Amino acid sequence: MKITEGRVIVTSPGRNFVTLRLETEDGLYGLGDATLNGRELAVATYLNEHVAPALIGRDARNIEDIWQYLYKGAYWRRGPVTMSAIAAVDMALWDLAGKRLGVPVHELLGGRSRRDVMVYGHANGQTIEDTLEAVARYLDLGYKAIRAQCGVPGLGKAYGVGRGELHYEPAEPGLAPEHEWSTERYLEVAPELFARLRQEFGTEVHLLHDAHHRLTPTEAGWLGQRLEPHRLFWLEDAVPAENQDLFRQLRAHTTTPLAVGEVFNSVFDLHTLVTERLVDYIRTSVVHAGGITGVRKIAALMEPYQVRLGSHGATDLSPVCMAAALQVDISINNFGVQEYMRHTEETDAVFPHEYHYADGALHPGSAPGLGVDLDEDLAAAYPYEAAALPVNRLLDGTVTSW
Ligand code: CS2
Ligand code: MG
Repeated sequence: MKITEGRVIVTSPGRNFVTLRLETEDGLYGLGDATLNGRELAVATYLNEHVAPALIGRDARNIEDIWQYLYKGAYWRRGPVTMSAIAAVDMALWDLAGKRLGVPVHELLGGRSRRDVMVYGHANGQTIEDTLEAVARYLDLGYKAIRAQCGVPGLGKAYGVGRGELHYEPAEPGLAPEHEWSTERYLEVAPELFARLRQEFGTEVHLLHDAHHRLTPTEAGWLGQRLEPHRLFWLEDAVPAENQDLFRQLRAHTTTPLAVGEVFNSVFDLHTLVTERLVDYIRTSVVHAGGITGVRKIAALMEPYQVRLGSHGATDLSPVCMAAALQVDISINNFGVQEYMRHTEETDAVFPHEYHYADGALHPGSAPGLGVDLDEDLAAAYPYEAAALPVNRLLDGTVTSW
């Protein structure tokens, strides 16, 4: 089943998304997400210039071989641009395989390991009171897991604290804005937030928190200890993710479960974390880690170590990625939770999809392939707009994480 065409579609229905559309000689097409927040056009160019031309004439059924060809054949292995491009091809090939055989992709991945995919939503507020209200709203919607973030007193806009009601967009138009950050002030407010949340809502709901890579292992250990009485589902990105060694110190200091990995793109970013059991959840995504094939390799390494997948699902991962992630989430044994920030109505209209939310979970549906489409006419109405993630500076001007 020869690939006859590979086309890249860039659209911005509220935020930028890059999608690869692969077509085969029988007229079927498959879709893959290639969105890399703030660096979208780098992946689009990589696909257009280096990948799409090399796919023409290849057999779309040989998903593993094409993955290996793009990964090993590039010489320059790994890295977010390369792995997002490989991911897009891989998702499109799985989509094609499902459509050709008339089954949802999870049936090709071994079928269902669970009824549905538990998700967590983002409850944000400027103050602790605002965040309590936001958590109450998510509970009303049936969520069983909720990430809670609040602003830091005395600081302006804090990264990761949204502005919208049910979704927030971390990138801002134009070049990267610069925000201010104080770890000392943050460490005062974070334990208080979770004490109030448990007081107000009890122990049943899963609570999560993201520290966005800003702490040292000593600071993170201090925070983890103070969060222990409030039994978090996870503390995410407590220390910078690229140094796996930092987690040894952190792990020795707290029993709060740890999650990391939304910036990982291959098994080599996490093998120490997994084989030494330094974290509980890996948050890598289908789009940034080499597609369904890439994430399944990671999940297989994690399984005997009881490390579970906590799939990244921010708004900058398109509905194509979400559809693909759900196929993986429902099929593997060692799944933990799927992030679900909800896309805007404009995005959902450009990418009609089968998956749907009910009772704190996403359901992938049973459409053949990934169960997601792209309305190209509508997509064309939303041209690319430059946007970037903010840069943070400490109060003395030193650059720190996001
Ligand atoms: C966040 C993301 O979802 C999360 O946990 O950390 O919003 C992340 O900042 C963005 O996806 C970056 O592109
Ligand atoms: Mg995060």
